[in-house]
Amino acid sequence: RSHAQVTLARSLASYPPKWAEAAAKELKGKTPDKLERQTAEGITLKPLYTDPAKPDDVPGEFPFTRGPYATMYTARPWTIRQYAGFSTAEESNAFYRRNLAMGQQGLSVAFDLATHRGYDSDHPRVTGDVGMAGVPIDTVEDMKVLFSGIPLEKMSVSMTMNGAVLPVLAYYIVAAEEQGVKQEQLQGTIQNDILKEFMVRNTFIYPPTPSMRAIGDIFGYTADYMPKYNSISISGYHMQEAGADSKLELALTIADGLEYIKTAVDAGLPVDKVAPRLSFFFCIGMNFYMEIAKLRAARYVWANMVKDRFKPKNAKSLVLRTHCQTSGYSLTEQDPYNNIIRTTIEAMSAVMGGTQSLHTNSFDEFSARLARNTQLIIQEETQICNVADPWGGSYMMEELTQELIKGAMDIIKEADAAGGMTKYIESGRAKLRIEEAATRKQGRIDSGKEVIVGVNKYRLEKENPIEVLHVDNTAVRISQTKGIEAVKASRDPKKVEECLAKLTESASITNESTAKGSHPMNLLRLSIEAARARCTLGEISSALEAVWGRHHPRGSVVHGAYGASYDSKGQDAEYEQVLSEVCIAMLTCEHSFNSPLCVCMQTQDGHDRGGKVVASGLADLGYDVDVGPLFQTPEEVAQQAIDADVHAIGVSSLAAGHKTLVPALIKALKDAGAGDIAVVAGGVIPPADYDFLYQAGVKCIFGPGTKVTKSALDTLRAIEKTGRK
Ligand code: DCA
Repeated sequence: RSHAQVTLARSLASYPPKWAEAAAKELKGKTPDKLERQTAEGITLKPLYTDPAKPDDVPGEFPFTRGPYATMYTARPWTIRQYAGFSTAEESNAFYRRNLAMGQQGLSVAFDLATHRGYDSDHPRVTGDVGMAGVPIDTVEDMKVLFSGIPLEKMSVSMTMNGAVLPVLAYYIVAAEEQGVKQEQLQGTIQNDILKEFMVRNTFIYPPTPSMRAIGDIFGYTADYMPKYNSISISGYHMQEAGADSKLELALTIADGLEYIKTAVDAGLPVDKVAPRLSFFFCIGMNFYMEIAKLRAARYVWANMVKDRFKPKNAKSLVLRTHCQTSGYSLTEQDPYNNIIRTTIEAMSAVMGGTQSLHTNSFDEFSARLARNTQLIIQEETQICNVADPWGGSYMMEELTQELIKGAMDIIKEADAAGGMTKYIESGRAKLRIEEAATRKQGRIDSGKEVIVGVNKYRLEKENPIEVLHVDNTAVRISQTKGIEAVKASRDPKKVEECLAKLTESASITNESTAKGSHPMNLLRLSIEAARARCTLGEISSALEAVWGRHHPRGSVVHGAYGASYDSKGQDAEYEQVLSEVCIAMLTCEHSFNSPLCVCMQTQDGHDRGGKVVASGLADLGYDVDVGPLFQTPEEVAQQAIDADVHAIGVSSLAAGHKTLVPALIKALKDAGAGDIAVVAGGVIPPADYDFLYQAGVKCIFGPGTKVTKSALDTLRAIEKTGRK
């Protein structure tokens, strides 16, 4: 026998044979014993540890609990993929190139909220949002600048885009084409997960049914022409950020995934064509063991459910591959250097759970380096990569994994009973479950049951000011508007009109599937034509909106979940005091405080957890709360508040638009003769901007970590001062 055969035989003898064969395949013929490492102590660290009684319980084998690949990081570590984008395409491009030179391995693009919601940068509705929480993309020219000097045939690029997914993916394909890169060479991921947008993130444009049709068309097109491209990133991340616990995040994400496969199959696409290119995205918070168990359970549940429901023939259809991001919600404004420690712990969970790609959070350019280095240090210094699924076989971890599997299956059954995820979401039940969990959590934090170091325990007497990146939103908007004008001046208007008319025509098709990539009315195919003709993102979105309309959800509050967290003696006193003060104010004629407090989200930002949790807490504390619709302009918010005859407006700002939008709201109120409505603000507002806002007329600012009881009391005092009857 040859030397290679002898070493393979030896490997097969020391490891479960099925695993050793799969590992040898991944290693392209190299034998798995090559993965063994000697420690400084002279101990051999094996790439895999197993229970001899369970030889099939190995990574890379159904149901993949222990990992999607046999060799896991022992052969190839996860991709370090930091999410970024801000200001202009030029600035974001320079940032990407710097980071790639410093060890980042893949790109992940953050778009601004105007782009997410399908508006060009010159649209009046998005004045405060352009370039703030991501990069604005109006035409394919912006996309070309974004990737200038980055070889798209080699670089795996992820794009977080859901609402305006058709123009953005089309621009990416055409930008690559004009770089000389063919569609089939493109590797990367588009988020394209609209179902979770209706539950939590809210950057949708169209109602659920046509949105799902667009996804079917993207699945079909990418399956035919972009075999290396992941057509979706089915995201639990935003569910956890919105308040879901691990069980809920896991269950609703898997249920969304099953709904996507069903959409593809119903549109006539074979399961084995679509499922191997579905990918996932989970949030990793501070619950260390649970998060590891969650990733293990997710792979198990997905493999089993896809097998049972869709009976695929290709084993790759059963494999759950995932990106993870450390939790933004778990980070605190107070004592912010603690966030570096939190992120490191969360990164360890993600890695021990077997993620394929990871983003680690940071708060400025310096800590962005630390965040990337956190991953490099785990990869290259700790020896963590040398063993696949190191937690496999732990009594505790195996039991936690089983508990999560069971809990998630129960929730998936509830969604099935409602008629599938689209119906479950339409019923409002999925969103409500998450909002209840979020409100309960806030109650636990405010009442001190859950400790957050530096926030509700060990709080610093004095916080040092932190420098934050300031984006000149007006300058970005002016430069984007110039770019749009230049593109419009140089294109063929007739071609533009034809492309847009075709998109509108396709949007109205309801009696046949256009999902196949070769179908002439496939929406991605038509969007690519429109991108080549230099149609703008706003124009493409409007061409579809002409038929599909825009989705307008209505907000609501959760009753009882906040109050229920206050049951211990000492904490009750505080809760009761605030409750009684608010109730007395409601009842006294002096303030005739019997009209609602309006809580609104002013920007195109859809992260409504903060606003919703505060609204629900205030409702439990006796306020009459009216949650306004999302995505209103300052003038619309003012009008709504006047119509509802409110005493105060609570503005939640998370996307850095506060300096433009809040003063505009106060002006709109004054112009309408309602300057005595108190405006209070919350969300992510840097302390350095507080004075600016107070001078503009804001009465109170409630930063992250503020107890709802405090917001309730301070708002009451602010209302009393305005004297509004
Ligand atoms: N042995 C052999 N091959 C391996 C191994 C291994 N241990 N690990 C990875 N590979 C291969 C994969 O098979 C894949 O090749 P393929 O594309 O030909 O199948 C390639 O290496 C890349 O691995 P993969 O696990 O797909 O990792 P990524 O390219 O980083 O993709 C994924 C990760 C989660 C699938 C993707 O959707 C992603 O990166 N998403 C990011 C989403 C995001 O950034 N969102 C922002 C919020």
